Amino acid sequence: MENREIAAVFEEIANVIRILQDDPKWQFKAVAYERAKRSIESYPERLEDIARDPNRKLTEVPGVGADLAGKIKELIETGKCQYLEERLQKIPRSLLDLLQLQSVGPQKVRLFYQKLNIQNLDDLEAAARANKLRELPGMSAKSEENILKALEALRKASGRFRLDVADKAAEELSSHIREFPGVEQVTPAGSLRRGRDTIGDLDLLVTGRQLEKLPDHLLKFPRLSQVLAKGADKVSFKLANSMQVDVRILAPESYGAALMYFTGSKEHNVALRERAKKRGWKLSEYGLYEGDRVIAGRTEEDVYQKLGLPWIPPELRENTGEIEAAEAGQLPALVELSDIRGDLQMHTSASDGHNSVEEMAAAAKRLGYRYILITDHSKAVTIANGLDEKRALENIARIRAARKKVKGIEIWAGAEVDILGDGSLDYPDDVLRQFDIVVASVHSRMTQPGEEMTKRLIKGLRNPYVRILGHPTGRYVLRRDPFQFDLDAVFNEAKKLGVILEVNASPERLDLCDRHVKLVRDRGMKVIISTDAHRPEHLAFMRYGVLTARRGWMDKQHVLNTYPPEKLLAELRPLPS
Ligand code: DGT
Ligand code: CA
Ligand code: CA
Ligand code: ZN
Repeated sequence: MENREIAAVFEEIANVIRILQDDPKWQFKAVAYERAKRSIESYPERLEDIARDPNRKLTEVPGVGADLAGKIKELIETGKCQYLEERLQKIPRSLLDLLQLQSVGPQKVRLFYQKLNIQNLDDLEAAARANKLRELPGMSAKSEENILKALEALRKASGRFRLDVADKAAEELSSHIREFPGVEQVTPAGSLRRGRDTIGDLDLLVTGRQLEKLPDHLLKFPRLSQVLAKGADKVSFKLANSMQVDVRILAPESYGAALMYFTGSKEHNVALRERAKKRGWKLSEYGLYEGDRVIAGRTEEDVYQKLGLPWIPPELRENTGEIEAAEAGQLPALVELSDIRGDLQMHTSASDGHNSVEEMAAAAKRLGYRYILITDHSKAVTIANGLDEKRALENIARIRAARKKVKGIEIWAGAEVDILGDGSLDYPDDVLRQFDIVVASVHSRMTQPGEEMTKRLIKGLRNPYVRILGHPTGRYVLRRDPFQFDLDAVFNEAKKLGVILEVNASPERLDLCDRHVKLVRDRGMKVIISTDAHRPEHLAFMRYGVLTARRGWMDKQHVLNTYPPEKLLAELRPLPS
């Protein structure tokens, strides 16, 4: 064990002591651990070596007395510290994540936990957004704002970006590049083209004529912050949000091979190169070669065809069976955005949306949809202005009135009803019965132990009015892991009952994620892709949901909102008579 690791444990102990303050000598103890931490960090020898030397004592390290020496020994021998483990039993572990934020120390963490029951970064963000932090002693509107900024900075530091953030940057850059005369094609490659939920860096490919001066033009992009490399055919730079961009300028003869190479994934590429090698050829970003002669390269189709394969959609290129399926002629006919005929989760100004039913319906009509389901929140989600029974019934009346008024689209009255901590629903059955379609979701007590969460979800599904399970795993991209629960048990129960699992298309969620979609598909189950829109513009998130479903190998027969309205309704779990 390195000194730095031991120091980190001591720092954690000091923090936990300061958060708990349940020891009469807590201040004294915290200071002792902090002092030891600093001295261990800068100690010129490894403490582990000293501990193993029978002629030396750890107490020679300044700030380390007999008690701390014992803890260091324990750490070196067992990798653990019993004292810390015991202390950690008293608080949620996720509480310590708050300490990563600039301007948040243990005192503030204690305050947030005690006064507002804030247990993790998401709770903190919700409280800051609801302006609840400013009311606490020593806090202000300004410090609340600083916390939101720090949260954003922390998320960026993970080094990856959400799909929509990368997508938007790619669009802005592409239109900048297209301004340059002679540019013919600009295509995003890499993980963005494969539709992954997060993107490490942005890869853009450009073809055209006389592009010698394109690198200069590229560097004039307004939101560029730092140039990393500038050559005739490759330019790399960072954007103001610290996203790295790699632009490659290509010759049209090798465009297909380059697109394939830079789309990846690396694993898919490696498998294809092997395949080429077996045929005595060589595959690179410049083309497929027999000796020095190029035998394919202008288009992706050419290259795949020469390798004896049909073109493989980028979303499948992860070397997880797509090459074998292609070889056997068993690639799925993946669902497409243009197959989508409706959207079954959206909020209006009745709860936390921003627009009326009519405005959402008009936007859906512009997309050519045939139906929408309005799903405002139920009362448990006070932070989202959830509706109590009375307001829910009023909302149904409002939706039915809009339905009469707006022609050319079905407007169904639904709700996103909370599955409460004990698995019961947030409305009684006689209210649930009034909706056309009920979506049920979890928005509270998300850190329940796995067994409880599994029981809770299954109990929720068993309510006979529940027809769709919204954002089934509760994850937030780059921010929150899925709830702990038995995925198999819940998926199996949903299948048995005929409850449809949602692929939430909001780029913050993408839940089910690609892997989970694949699990559902492998069970022969169907899904619904919904945007969870809170504004008309959000209906465009459908594209991200479709990408995620495609990454999960979904064809359109297994995506219910590709069906016409009557057929969709017939496929949903029958309502109790
Ligand atoms: P990212 O950026 O982490 O989200 O993921 P990618 O897939 O965009 O990876 P990136 O940007 O490092 O590289 C873009 C593509 O270039 C990658 O998908 C495949 C190809 N590529 C990059 N490095 C290698 C390599 O060492 N070998 C092979 N075969 N392909 C590579
Ligand atoms: Ca990339
Ligand atoms: Ca790259
Ligand atoms: Zn929700």
